[in-house]
Amino acid sequence: MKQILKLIVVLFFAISCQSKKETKKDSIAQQEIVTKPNVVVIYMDDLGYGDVGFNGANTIQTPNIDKLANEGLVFTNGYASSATCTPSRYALLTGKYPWKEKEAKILPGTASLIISPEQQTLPKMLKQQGYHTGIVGKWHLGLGAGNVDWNQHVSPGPNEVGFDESYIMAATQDRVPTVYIKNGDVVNLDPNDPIEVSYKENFKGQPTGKENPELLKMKWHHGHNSSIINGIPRIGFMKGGEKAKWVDEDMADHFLAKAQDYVKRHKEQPFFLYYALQQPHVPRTPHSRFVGKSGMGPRGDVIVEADWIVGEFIKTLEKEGVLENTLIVFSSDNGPVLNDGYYDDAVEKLGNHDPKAGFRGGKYSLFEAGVRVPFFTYWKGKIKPGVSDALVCQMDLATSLSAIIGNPTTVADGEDISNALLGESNTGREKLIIEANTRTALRKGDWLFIPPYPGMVKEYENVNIEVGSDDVAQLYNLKKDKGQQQNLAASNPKKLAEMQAAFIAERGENYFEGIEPLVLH
Ligand code: NG6
Ligand code: CA
Repeated sequence: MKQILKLIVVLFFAISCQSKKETKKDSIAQQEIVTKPNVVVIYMDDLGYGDVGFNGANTIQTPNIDKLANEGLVFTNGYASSATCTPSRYALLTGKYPWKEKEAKILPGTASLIISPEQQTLPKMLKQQGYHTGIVGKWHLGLGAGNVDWNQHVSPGPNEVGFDESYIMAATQDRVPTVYIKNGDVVNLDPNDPIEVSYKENFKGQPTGKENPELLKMKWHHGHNSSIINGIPRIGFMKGGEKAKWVDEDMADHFLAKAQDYVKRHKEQPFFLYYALQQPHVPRTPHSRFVGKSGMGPRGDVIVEADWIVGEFIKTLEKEGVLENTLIVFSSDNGPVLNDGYYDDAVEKLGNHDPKAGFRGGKYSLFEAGVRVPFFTYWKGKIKPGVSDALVCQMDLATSLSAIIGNPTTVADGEDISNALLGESNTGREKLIIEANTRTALRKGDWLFIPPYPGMVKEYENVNIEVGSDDVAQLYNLKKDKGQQQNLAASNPKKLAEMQAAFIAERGENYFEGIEPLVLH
């Protein structure tokens, strides 16, 4: 009898353990579903920290972006990896510091792909975890492997470095070729009107901005005087491809439709969409619906346009029933610039608006306005609305997202700052090397250290931006001195030595070719 009782007890125990195990398994499975959110990166081009309402802009209205930001987590120390486009995008997609890749600088439209198909990338990492991956919008990381024939399939490109689908412009809105490229093929290409592109010389008989000002609807201020397309003079020369040329004023709507279509087609599985808008980069060409809407000329109008676009895109996520399970990251590739090569009233009609939000510098600059960008995360029901001071950088997204979706891995130089991005911690990176046109500096704690750049240009006069170079070392306390007006290098030698040592630890003493090595004091 005793034996039988014992057996019953043992059996009961075994069964209850088993069922507990199953419930545990079930909850892990459920957790897995919940923790594999769709991921959308909304990436602006040249949008300044102060260009959005959620960061204090009140002369320009961005209600749709603000709503999302206010329901998400806004970062006051959110960084692009560089003060220009290509390096920032390179770091975002590869997790690698852009100064480690010598090709990661502003590229012409004919440049070869600078991401190696062997490299790990953000989209590849997500693809390996069962995601469908897509890019819509600006690429600017090169295409092909030299001498691209735009009339053939163009490869390698986004589809070879992790994107299942791509619908892109090759470089920038101001660079040729001015065509859309879908999965490596120029859209609407007419074989009887082949496309030719050169960054060296014009094609015989083709008008240029320099020689034919009478054909221009937008005037160039500096650069931008090569081929004329849609009345706008561009960087680089292009011939043919009439039917394939984009209409600048329709670009925002065009990319929006592609992004919406992507969501509709892939809503059933976890997806990653990298939606890289073109605003407010030059040439600023708002659709007629937005002309005059900001009172600030085209630069303001395209920001208002972009805000509407973001609103429409969010409506699509909502309508398709995926907004609840989508983690959105919103940011910009670099800081603001007003006159970036065209006469478009950006300076004249600025009024009281401050795209830099009180920071110093701008696009191209090592000063804060170059790299401190609008940055927020949004995940309905998961990320508590709020504001975070954690130091976060776009370069960390690949590594951090891998942790968020439950398969933590380090992608190149990325750090796992997932807790900061989700609002579970107020600690992000401890330090970050920032970059501007191959020069670098160190942000650590509240401090910024810029090593000496003797004899180098201090200001890009055309764009009227201080680029952050000086003959001597610079040290700023960013918490106390947002505008970087007081160089404390001389008065705080202890901090200077600490920052310099930390900079050398990352960059080495020979931080810039042709400049004396940094020596530790
Ligand atoms: C500069 C262009 C500028 C812009 C920039 C790239 C001239 C004079 N200036 O060389 O207009 O196109 O490159 O911007 O050509 S970015 O946001 O893609 O880095
Ligand atoms: Ca840019």
